[in-house]
Amino acid sequence: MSEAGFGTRAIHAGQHPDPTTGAIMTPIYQTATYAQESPGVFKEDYDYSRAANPTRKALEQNLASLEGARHGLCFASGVSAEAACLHLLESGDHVLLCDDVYGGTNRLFHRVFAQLGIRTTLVDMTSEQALADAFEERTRLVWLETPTNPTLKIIDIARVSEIAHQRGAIVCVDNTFCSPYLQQPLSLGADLVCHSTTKYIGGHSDVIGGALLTNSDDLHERLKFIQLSVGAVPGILDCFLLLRSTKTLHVRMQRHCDNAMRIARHLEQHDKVEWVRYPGLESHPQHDLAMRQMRHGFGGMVTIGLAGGLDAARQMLERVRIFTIAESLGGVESLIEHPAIMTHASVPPEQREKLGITDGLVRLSVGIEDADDLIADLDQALA
Ligand code: P1T
Repeated sequence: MSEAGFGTRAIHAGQHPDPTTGAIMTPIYQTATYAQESPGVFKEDYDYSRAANPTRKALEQNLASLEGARHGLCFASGVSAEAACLHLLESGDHVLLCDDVYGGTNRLFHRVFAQLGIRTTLVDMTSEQALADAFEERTRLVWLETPTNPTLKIIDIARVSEIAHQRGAIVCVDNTFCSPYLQQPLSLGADLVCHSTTKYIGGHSDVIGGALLTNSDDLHERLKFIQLSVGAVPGILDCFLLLRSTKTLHVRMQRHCDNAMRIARHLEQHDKVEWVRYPGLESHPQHDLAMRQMRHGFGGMVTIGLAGGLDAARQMLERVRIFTIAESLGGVESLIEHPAIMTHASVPPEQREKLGITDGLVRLSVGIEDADDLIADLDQALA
């Protein structure tokens, strides 16, 4: 299966007709535990569902295949997958975190793991010099998102990985905004990939989940131990829903990309819109890097700055009819949000200002509806 194309793997990897009935969809093994023949004698690794479950295993193998990884582990949410990575560290260790990440990620590093003695420094990783200067003796982990959330900066995964490895640190890329269809960080040198499967992988805004993928046997064994010991595992029905979702990931992503590109180009010409940030636009500062690093397209996220500031942003969000005001992203339906008030409210105001998360900044998660309808909706909301 590893030789097959992305769409074939999306539909088949990790899944086999059920040996008992021939059911072609992986059954929902809604069980907490398994009968043992004799004490300690059980089938494969199935002794208890926190440790292993066949529906979860199919999802883990499917996601690993899509990321080009040997191993996959699934979690109850994106942030619990992140927390599992941070549990690899010890008190006194140091992390470099890219400066523009999801607000909840920022909060987890700075307000939860800081209490356990794990120190975090924020770095603008579009600057190699800033990155190189930020390493300390105990820097063990470099964590980045690209495109970043919400300003859509593009970070060079291969260069960051080279620099981190020279300093003895591992690299984890949160690949949520791209999904494995658009970007494959492990092939660019990263050690770990993290996903909020809540987003494009789930694609229907009905599941909260997370995943970690790696080619390292050592990291996998350590993370599996953390998954078992901390226990933030996903529910079995959620695993089933995610398996159903990945079968259409490539088709959905293509439409997200096409719609987002059309909307970005349209808004670039709009007189109420001060600026548009989208990696597929020639005006994006790292457009060339995005062309090299991403494939098939540039994703479904578009960030805009409104000339009228907070008032204009509030009016636009209140007036949309097809777009819905909501946190989250990556679903088939289009969402619109105001990061300073919503997803990034937990980021300190001075840091938001430094990053350019202004009151006029609006983030669009472009869905897979008809692009003409989405454009008409944005136009009437801006009018
Ligand atoms: O919500 P959860 O599944 O725990 O995932 C957290 C997370 C991790 N990584 C990225 C890049 C994310 O965007 C998120 C969640 N983000 C939002 C809810 C949002 O609206 O940006």
